[in-house]
Amino acid sequence: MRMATAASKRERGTEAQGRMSTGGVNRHIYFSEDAPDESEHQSKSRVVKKKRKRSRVSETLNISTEPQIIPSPPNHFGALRASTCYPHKAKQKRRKSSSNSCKVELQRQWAHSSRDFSGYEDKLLVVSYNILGVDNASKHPDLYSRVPSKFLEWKRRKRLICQEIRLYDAGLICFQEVDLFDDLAGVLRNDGYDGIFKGRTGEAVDGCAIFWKHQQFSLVHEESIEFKTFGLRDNVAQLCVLKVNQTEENTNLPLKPSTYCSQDRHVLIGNIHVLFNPNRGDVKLGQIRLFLEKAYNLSEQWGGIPVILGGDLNSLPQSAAYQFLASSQLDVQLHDRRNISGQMIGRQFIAKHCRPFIYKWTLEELKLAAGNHGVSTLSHQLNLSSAYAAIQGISGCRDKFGEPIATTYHSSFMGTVDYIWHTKELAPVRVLETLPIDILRKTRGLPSKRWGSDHLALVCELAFVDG
Ligand code: KL2
Repeated sequence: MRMATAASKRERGTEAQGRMSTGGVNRHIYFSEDAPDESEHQSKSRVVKKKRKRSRVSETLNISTEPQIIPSPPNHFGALRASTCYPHKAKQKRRKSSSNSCKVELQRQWAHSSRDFSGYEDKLLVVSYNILGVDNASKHPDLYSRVPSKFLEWKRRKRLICQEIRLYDAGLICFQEVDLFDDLAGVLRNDGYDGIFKGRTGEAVDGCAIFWKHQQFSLVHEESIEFKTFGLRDNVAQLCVLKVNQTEENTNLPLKPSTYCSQDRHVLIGNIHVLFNPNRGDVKLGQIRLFLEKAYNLSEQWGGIPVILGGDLNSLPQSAAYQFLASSQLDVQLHDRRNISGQMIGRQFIAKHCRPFIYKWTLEELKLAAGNHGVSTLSHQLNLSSAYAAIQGISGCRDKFGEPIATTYHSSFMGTVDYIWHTKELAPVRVLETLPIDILRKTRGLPSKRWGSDHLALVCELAFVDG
């Protein structure tokens, strides 16, 4: 197993220190504008919570909460059978579950593209999963106040996460908030995975990890980004070039596993966990900009290979940061630095901050966001699509952008911050739906009995459509 674990030995750092407690479940969290950086924002920021009995989004939904496994309708949705998608099913049958919520949590279904992929042989399955750092979980009990403590135990969470990974049988995995890499890698090695880890700089002990099925892929290049080098805080990202193995044996198989290719191919996989601090849109944009720039350059170096980017962007689908990724351009001056990630959208923010004049960016902020040129229009050269947004979802699971309504849920926040992006040489064949919002709400917060993190894994199958 290749890795760099030095960082994992370090003490947990600053970002997590600012977690706050709210009594109710809010889709958004609110920070004051004056938190200068992540380490200070706990003391300096005033967290304003807005109590809602129900989230605005969920009020519009009307989904059955009966325990059920939804059968595969004739169109594009294929349900995972309980026995397949949920390894504890046998146990569950024996022990009558005490909680309805545990049963309904079984629902995660595949949503299939309406496009016919029968002509495309070469496919791969990708997972992006923020697994909740052990340190994060223990240092911020307020975020998990309604989660029974046993659901927060790493041993249990690790088991659930690894069971889930085994079930998906993905070729490529991007994990965020990994702070016990060796432990995780030890289990995944038995399932045929190799992996690499990049720890955050500074005090934090967690980092990003990329795993791949070593039978299906060979690592041919790896690099990482320490954003600190660019004055962009202690977050990190990873970029790997993997060769998709084409073995004699596989090409002769009558039923070729979808993750092997009919020809030699390379793919670039990137993994990022963007800064949390909702106020620092300049830093978030700077991190995303650098990540995309380096991914593009690396892809070009390898002959313009397809790019897959997984990660936790700590930015919502309605945000300027999302817009930048999706449209390749952004005039930052049209946006408030304190709301680049969309985490502050809400009445409180509008009342407090939206004045008739446009937010004035300082030169320093512009440089962080856009680089040293100090220009206000950001651009990148990757033509990216979000895998989930391209496939019509199941009622109750998607927002108006086609993204999941929620990829993470704890006492302070429910919403979408995780994504899988890809370039046009790839097309999504199917994605695994997140949990319908009212079913998710019934868990009263993640991690839960069935799910090992406060995020849900994003899973998608991508086909090579470049001929
Ligand atoms: O949003 V996250 O959780 O992707 O699930 O990324 C960060 C946050 C993670 C790593 O820094 O720690 C969490 N309030 C709530 N959550 C926080 C805070 C905070 N002030 N600071 C860090 N995190």
